[in-house]
Amino acid sequence: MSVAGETSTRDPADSRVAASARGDLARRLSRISRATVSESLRVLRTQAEASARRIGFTGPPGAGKSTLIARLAKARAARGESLAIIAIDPSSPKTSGALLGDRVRMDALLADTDVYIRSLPSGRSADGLSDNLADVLAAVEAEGFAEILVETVGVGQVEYGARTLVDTLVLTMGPHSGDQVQAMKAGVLETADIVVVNKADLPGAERMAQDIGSVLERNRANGRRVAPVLLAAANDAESVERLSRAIDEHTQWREQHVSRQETGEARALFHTRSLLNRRIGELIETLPSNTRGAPVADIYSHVVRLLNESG
Ligand SMILES: Nc1nc2c(ncn2[C@@H]2O[C@H](COP(=O)(O)OP(=O)(O)OP(=O)(O)O)[C@@H](O)[C@H]2O)c(=O)[nH]1
Ligand SMILES: [Mg+2]
Repeated sequence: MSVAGETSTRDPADSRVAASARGDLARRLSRISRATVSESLRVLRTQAEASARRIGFTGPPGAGKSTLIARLAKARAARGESLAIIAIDPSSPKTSGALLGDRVRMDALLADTDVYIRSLPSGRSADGLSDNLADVLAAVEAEGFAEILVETVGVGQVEYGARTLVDTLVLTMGPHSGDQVQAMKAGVLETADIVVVNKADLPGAERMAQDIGSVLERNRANGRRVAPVLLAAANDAESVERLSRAIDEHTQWREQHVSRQETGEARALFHTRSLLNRRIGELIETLPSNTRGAPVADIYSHVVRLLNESG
């Protein structure tokens, strides 16, 4: 499998070319999401650097993330910017039905737009992100999209990885996630730039938004930015517009408070760590069976030696 040296052919000015270029991008992303570390490195070395606004959406399963993202993408695409949606789906075979349902719903909502949608499996990654998400986002960015919306699964560790890879992190909760708010005391809520209490057409949403708002007030006491808490519902277009404005406001806030250099350095370190984690995983899988019973310190030295040899 060779993924090196492939160049972008996307040309938004010509819809026929753009359609075939999107086919190319889809194939390239499939390869990148399954690539070995050495293949990923080859792509990275040949890829043009680019930057897109990256907006991440995270939150419990079924909170309505995909529906909200599709509606938001439709509203933002109407401004004439090129948008891509990358949805990270849990790899478990049990959820493959949900995965397809997600795509069908999003495709239907975005049928008459130019928004690019791609679902990727989360792989073995323990944090709910795709193992190769950093590579995938770099490839989508190199394609020249102005904005990338990323959907990730779950609540917990995922926020910390997503936090580094996106500019704006939107935490989406359903109106009945009260116990999850309790479970989030360890700081997950505070990592969000915007909190959305979704399905606000159902009872309990306003109460939930108030509860979250009072938890987030702790940030003010610590001299940090307090994330806005918004109510949203799929059938309420005005609520989607409010979210869109909140994202723009956060983009402006970030331009004033977080330097591009700081962001670039944090992403480069995250990317390096994810490549190293994957590489160590690859090497551990190739260990001969007689090594496996050895003392941990010996296996460790062996893997470090292999890492050096393959570096
Ligand atoms: N009542 C109500 N239902 C909604 C709303 N938005 C989405 N839903 C429904 O909630 C269910 C889950 O929606 P999704 O958009 O797939 O949620 P998700 O968070 O992407 O789900 P996963 O990707 O599986 O975690 C679907 O049956 C939607 O039709 C809403 O605003 N109100
Ligand atoms: Mg979804």
